[in-house]
Amino acid sequence: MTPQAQNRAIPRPTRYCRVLLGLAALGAVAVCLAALPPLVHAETGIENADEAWLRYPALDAQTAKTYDRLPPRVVLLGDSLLLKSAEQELMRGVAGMLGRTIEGEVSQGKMSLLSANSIVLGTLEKVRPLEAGLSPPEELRADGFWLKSARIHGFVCLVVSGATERGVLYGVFALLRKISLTENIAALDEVQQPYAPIRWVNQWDNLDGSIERGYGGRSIFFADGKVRNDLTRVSQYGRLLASVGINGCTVNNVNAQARVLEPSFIAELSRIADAFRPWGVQVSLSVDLGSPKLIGGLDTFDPLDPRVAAWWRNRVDEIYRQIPDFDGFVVKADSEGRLGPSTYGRTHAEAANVIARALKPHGGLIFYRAFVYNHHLDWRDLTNDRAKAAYDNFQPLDGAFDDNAIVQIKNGPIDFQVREPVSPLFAGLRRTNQAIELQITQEYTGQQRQLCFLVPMWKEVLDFDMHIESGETLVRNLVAGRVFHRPTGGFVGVSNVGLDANWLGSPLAMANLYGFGRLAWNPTLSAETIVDEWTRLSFGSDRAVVQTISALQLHSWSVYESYTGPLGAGTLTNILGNHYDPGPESSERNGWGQWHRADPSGIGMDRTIATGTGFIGQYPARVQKLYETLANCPDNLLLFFHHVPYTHVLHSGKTVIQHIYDSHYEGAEEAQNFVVRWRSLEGHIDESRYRDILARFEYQAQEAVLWRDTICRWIYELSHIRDAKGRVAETNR
Ligand code: GCV
Repeated sequence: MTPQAQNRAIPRPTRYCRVLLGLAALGAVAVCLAALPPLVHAETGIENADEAWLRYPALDAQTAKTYDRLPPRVVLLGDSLLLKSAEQELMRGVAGMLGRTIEGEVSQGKMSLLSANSIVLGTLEKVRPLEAGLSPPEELRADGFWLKSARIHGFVCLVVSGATERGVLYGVFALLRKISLTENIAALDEVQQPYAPIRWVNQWDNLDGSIERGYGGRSIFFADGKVRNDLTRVSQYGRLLASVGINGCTVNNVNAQARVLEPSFIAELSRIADAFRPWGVQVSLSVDLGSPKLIGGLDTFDPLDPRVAAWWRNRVDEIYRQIPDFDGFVVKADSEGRLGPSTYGRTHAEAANVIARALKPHGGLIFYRAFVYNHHLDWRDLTNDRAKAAYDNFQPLDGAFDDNAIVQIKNGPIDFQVREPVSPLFAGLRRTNQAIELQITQEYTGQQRQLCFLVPMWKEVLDFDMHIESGETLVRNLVAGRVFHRPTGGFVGVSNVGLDANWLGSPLAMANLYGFGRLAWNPTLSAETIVDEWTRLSFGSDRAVVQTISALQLHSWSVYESYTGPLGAGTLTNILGNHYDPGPESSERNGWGQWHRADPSGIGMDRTIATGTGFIGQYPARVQKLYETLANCPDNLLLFFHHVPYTHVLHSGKTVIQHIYDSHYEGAEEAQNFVVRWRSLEGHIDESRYRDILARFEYQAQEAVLWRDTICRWIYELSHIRDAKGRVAETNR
């Protein structure tokens, strides 16, 4: 059965359930319950997949006892939707993990309600007057929160406070995470602040219910051209997003249909906003720059035409009448066939600003994507280079964008390949807001049918030092607006969850969604910390489970890279079709510009300043030095920057061709090993997830062999250089 079919199968009772049923018949339930390992019976399987990392399974009795002093009552300082979500989540989490009921009270500012030990939920403005000196150790920024153990009127209290109500909700999720991870919460005085104001996900959902590059089923938002009637999944998604601090969601494909701006559609969109609102997730739309002409009845969409400006103002005003907390727009223009300002000889800044000015009075934002390139490049011209496009198009416009416009930049200069250098545009914009776009949905990295935990890749990008002038200028600080003191900026993840019970299609792929959120909140967290948290929240704390799953996840990107695109050549996939199967020749001899330039004499794109396309010249001087010479260029990006003979010797001491053979064989072997390692967990986790994931690993093991044999055969036929270990010629000729 394919993993997809497996997903659709009706979940079987877990092994634990079946064991229980059998034992009940024997009348021996109590005896045998005690004999079961506690973590097995605490865990539920695929039937709870929609809860992802928010399952709140019961802690074992001894651990639960350490939380006995948690106040049995919650006092809510206000009655907003957000505070109610916070309260309900707290009750749900405590009931699940500690088996205790928390009583709720709403205070309309009457302190008399604080007449017992309580967990107090409220904004700082409401919390401060409760007791003299009750103040966080540092000022809270928007969405930041403070967890404080305090005596109020002599009662033992745990205060969860935020600058905003959304901060209070985030504080509750953080508190529950601490309990899930069995941390000590006896004497808390902890402030957490988001690294950047922008922490959004983009969904590439189409109105017909399909999702571009979505691998987790149909859209949770749309079906048959309309917003779905049942938005239960949207609300569940909002809960997941809020739990990791995501505050915005763009609900439709960047290849947008103009009609999303029609008044009838806006009314429907407001239902999605309603479903997200209790979780503090604000809605935004991808829009077509041609809308004033396509649906607006104008004969132009020229951004400098006053009629066009008026059209955008009216349309935006209409949206805010129906959705007062609407967040803004995302625009993909002059890219892959989309309309754009080039039609009228206008700049991207002029296009962005006409919309920014319509949004400004309402506090809305426009994200203008830097993914602009010509996909009809002449492949015969060796000076052409798609990688240069974003910088060439946007760097000259630095400073020309309004303050509520943000340039949204993909992490690398091509398109979410298994490995790319960071986009030089992060260093090129100093007077413009920017956000990094990361891809949670695994388009080029296994489509959730193969394991590829992307947090280690994202960490490399975010921790990369651009060395602008003399100081340290890490990408994470550039995008957060911290280096050049921009008013806004941050992190956007293309998530593409769907109706599939597992959201992304695979239970293990959910670590990427969790990891994106955690990094957007705090990019200084390590990949190890993130995966450890996620595994324990999703699968419990059995040591074998945590160690095995964490190790598999942490290793998976390098394994996937080793058999799909080593040495920075790009993912050697079918770029004209599914972006999944091996298809190295599809990159060449066409205008898409994902060239690896493999020919009988060598492989790689010469992007040097000295002899190549000059792309390296877009980086600051110290980064140029890193990439320009063969002596300095790291092996893992060699073929991105240099065209070399197959016999070129790497820093590792191997030739390029031997590295390619070896990495494919090693990668395929590692993928077989994933199956073995996963099998070691049988009985340690619920059976439904165990079986589901096993089927996925078995499938991946076969795919890795297919990749290995296809790429090794291809490169051997091109180079005519034999594998020193005799595998390729023997296996494939
Ligand atoms: C939504 C790549 C993907 C496209 C995607 C595009 C983009 O080219 O293959 O499906 O379009 O990126 O990011 O706009």
